[in-house]
Amino acid sequence: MKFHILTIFPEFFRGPLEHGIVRRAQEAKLAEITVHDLRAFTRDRHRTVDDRPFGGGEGMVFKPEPIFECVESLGIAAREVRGIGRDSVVLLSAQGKLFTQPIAGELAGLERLVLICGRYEGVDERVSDFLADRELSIGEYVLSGGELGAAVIVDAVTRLLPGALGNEASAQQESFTDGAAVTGNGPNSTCASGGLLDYPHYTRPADYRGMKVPEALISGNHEEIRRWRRRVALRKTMRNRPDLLERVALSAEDKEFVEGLSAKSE
Ligand code: 9WO
Repeated sequence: MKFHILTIFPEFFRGPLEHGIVRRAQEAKLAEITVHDLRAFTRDRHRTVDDRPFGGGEGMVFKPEPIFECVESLGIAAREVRGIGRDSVVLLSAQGKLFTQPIAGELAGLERLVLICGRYEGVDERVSDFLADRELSIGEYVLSGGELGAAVIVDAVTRLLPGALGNEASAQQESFTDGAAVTGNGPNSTCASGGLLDYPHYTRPADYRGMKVPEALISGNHEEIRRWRRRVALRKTMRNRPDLLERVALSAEDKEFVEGLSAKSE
């Protein structure tokens, strides 16, 4: 899969994409990530990418020309012309639709993904109206530009590419993966998925300065381990993301446990 990132800060991506799974996916030729400097698509002496807003107001607006011309240089036409296919052009913005794990899965099926990073007070709306096919936000907060969002999307999508993870199963098991899409991953599975947050992990030493690893994990009793992981995943989900619980298929055992927790209102 090919990623194209459009930015006025190409150096920004030196760090985040050169480590771990994303780095290995590039080395294995599963992912090819190209960062494009939008200033290379200007023609004036000062390499201007911004201009004053029509209608007045504070700050500057990202000009449409460098962005359109950079996308066109990749052989990708405006939205109406290219239609819906194996390419997607995304504008990162705080006004976008929320980027979620199912969208990551959808994007992982593409041939090419173009990520446009805005700066200043915003990007000329014609980029969203005529060039991009979606506008995505990585969360409900304002950032100073789209770069962090683009890095987040590249990371989340890359790890879903077939072969990107050493252990193919682990992409499926973690939090937010749709339980229904995973075989044998109902509420009785050993992994804490199925729409719940992940269960906590421990490694040696079993006693670190008096902080002990839960007894159940040391027992060697697989049924006990499964039950413990399921319970703590349920408890953590209830405390931190009660909204997720409403979408999860709970077993009778789960319900009993959750009701017990609610009663204690922990
Ligand atoms: C500023 C602002 C202030 C009050 C109310 C709403 C507001 N929205 C913005 C805003 O979107 N500013 C942008 C910040 C201007 C262009 C650069 N910025 C930005 C944020 N680009 N991309 C993001 C972003 C945010 C969340 N997820 C992905 C990208």
